[in-house]
Amino acid sequence: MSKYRIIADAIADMPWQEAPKDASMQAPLWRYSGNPVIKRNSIKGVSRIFNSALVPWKDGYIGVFRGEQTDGMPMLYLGRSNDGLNWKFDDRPIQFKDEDGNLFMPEYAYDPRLTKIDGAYYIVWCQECYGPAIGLAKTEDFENFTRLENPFIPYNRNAVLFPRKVNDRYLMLSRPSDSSHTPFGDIFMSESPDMTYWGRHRHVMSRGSKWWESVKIGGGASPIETSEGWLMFYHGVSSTCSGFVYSIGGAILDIDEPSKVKYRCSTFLLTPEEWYEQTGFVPNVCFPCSTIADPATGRIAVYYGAADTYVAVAFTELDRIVDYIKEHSELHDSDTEPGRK
Ligand code: BMA
Repeated sequence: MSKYRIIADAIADMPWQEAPKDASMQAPLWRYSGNPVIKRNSIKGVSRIFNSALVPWKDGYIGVFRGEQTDGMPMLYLGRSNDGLNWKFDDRPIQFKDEDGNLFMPEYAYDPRLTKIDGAYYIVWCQECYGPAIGLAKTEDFENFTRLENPFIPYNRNAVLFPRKVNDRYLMLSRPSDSSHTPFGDIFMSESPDMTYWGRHRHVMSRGSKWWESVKIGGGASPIETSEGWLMFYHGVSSTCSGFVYSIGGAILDIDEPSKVKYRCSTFLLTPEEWYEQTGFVPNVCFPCSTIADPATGRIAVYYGAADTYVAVAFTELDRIVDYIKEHSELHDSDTEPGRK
């Protein structure tokens, strides 16, 4: 009998691998043995695919992928998979239109998140708008993609939607930033009645007092609704003499008032250790952007970009990860307060 429940659509079939028997895992989040699932040069004209997001679609999965083109510009590409592990990609970037039906392409686009809300699919990403800012688009069929108004002014590079309205409002996490590599950053939350007007901004979590997340934190995958609250996999960054290190962290937010953190894991859940995380275009990066969560079994697959070069997958189970986060939780006033000053 499971202790906790995932509240989400049923999943017909999801990628899965049992936890390894050896005791090498620090936290109950284990890597798929076939990682990386997406390797270099998977699309003609694209050298690296990483930091990407997917959803169940028809009998398999569909995803929006960050593809670093051979001219160095990132764009968003559509990919399809039967099993969530083997992917086929379109050979040209997603063609976005404005609300009047005219082609409306971002100059560049990266770090997409893909979220189903009320039967429609929303993509958020980072793009050029007089500096890095958040882009937003909607699709219902993965053939027509309509760009909506940008939710926030620059600079902001890291946005994540919740999978349902809370108190009749859409919710988006984001991290206000600078125009460069941003040596600071907390997670904030904004709400909207209509996906156009965003306000009632709240602070959710500050960068941690723990060293692994001491420089900045940012929303990762869309939060998973559970009986304990919103389970959020996010990234935490530390600074070393050879650059930033990106690890995966975990927190659980209040279900009705998600700007209040209920539990926040003081240790990382996953940190760069494997060759595909430590070696690549940007070494030492594990950057979560998406999950698949199965309510029937409690199984969760976390998709993360590795070293700004590959896509990798790690697995966990709801009871194990929630208990681990609770056992290692350390909260600060800035976590538990409503986040309004
Ligand atoms: C962040 C973003 C991510 C990237 C990470 C590590 O600022 O740009 O796309 O994965 O840096 O380079």
